[in-house]
Amino acid sequence: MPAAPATTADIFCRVVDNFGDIGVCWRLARGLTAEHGWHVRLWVDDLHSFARLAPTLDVHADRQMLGAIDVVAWREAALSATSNAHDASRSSAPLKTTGAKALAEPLMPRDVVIEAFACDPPTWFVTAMHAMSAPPVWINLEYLSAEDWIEGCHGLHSRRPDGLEKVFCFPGFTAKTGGLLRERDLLLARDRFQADAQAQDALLATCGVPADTRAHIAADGASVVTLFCYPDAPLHALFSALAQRDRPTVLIAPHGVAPQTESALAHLPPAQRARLVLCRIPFVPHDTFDRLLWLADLNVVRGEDSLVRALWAGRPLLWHIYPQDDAAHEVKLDAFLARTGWPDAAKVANRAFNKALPGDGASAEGNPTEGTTAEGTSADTANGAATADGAGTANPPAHTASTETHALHATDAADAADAEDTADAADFALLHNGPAFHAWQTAARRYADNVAAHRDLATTIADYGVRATD
Ligand code: TRH
Repeated sequence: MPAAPATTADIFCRVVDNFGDIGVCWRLARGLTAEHGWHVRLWVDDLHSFARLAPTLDVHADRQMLGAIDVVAWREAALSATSNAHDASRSSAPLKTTGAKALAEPLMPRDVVIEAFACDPPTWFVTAMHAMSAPPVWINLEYLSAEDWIEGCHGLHSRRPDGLEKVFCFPGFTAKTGGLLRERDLLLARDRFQADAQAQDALLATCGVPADTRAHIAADGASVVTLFCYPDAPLHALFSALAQRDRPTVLIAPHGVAPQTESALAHLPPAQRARLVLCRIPFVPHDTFDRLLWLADLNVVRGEDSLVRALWAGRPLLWHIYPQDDAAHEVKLDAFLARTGWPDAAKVANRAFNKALPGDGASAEGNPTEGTTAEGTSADTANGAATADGAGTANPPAHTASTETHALHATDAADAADAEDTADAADFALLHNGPAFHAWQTAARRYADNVAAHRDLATTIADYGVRATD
């Protein structure tokens, strides 16, 4: 019997700000390709952000193959001119391409369309979907949340006035959600890496950690803390607690991230300051980033993709959650903490790490390397009748993640650096209490294993594709 043709898919990604949107889409594209044999075309409107995660990307190419993935620079005007619903002959200038294979075909919709975070595929593309005798399965991939309500919304369908239908896929931590991105054998690879001191040292060397700092870790037993947070994190209080550990600490932070780090260190009493070594490293590709988290004793992460990767590390983590101006992030943080089974002191530390600066609402840096701020919205189209697998109707609640406005207030990095911490070192006391920290380590590992028992997100999505090609 001839093999069934591979499922083909379009993933649309609009970079609102930072790296989370493209981080999720890039991992999903790779997972569907490598583990489910899909042919994926990934549309991205900001190749510069993408290139930070995939350094071999040509930011000037309109189309290119990145490994097995067909990357399309999502520039509305150029693409609608070349592809306008079916008429490639209207193109006046050919798209610049890199890697000839599969790039000459017209950009017609495929079996499955994945719209990340309600980013709205181009109108001409939706028109082409509508014109197909069997329109693609259209999946709206939503933001991650640990809140209960997403279980009720995951898998809901929404019929548009033009008759096209979308299905809502909610990533989450339970069996009733879409799951989380987790590559096959990821935890096995993690376990091997965590048992291999040489591989860890080699990874640190790859990241540019100098030999004397690596020796501090390998020979002196310094613990490793990675820092990937927004600029208003209460780092002075955190560092003060870390300085009271019985082992010295090496802090590893990407250049430009948390610009208040140096100032927070400088304000420590000299005896505490001497316990901490800061190492700035370049932004590293995804696989290296994951391994860095695996080798650390504590990971400070932010956004949703780095949270998931820190979860899989099975190590204690502080989540500096992406702030929202209606404080919705506090609800999300609490919902996540409630699921973890972590010790109360770990929850206290996480909440303290997210206390807003005095007089400021939620504030955050837009781009960690440029110190800019952004105001982004991802307007949702999730309204309208939503039916749970066709039975009855329901509307996703108004606080569906993609309906929220991600308002970021302008924050001067220097202000953040000089601001008084709202948290206190006592909030992080479990970091220097051996038994308490050990309890957190055990619980972190257990929770990662619990969540990994559920189906992963790429498999959930691949199942929709199977239905599409049935
Ligand atoms: O960059 P973020 O702050 O993105 C945020 C969040 O996704 C948030 O939920 C979203 O609403 C907002 O953007 C618009 O944090 P996040 O999600 O952790 O994404 C960071 C990505 O960068 C992740 O894929 C890991 C990757 N990364 C690397 O690959 N190498 C690195 O060196 C670092 C520091 C990160």
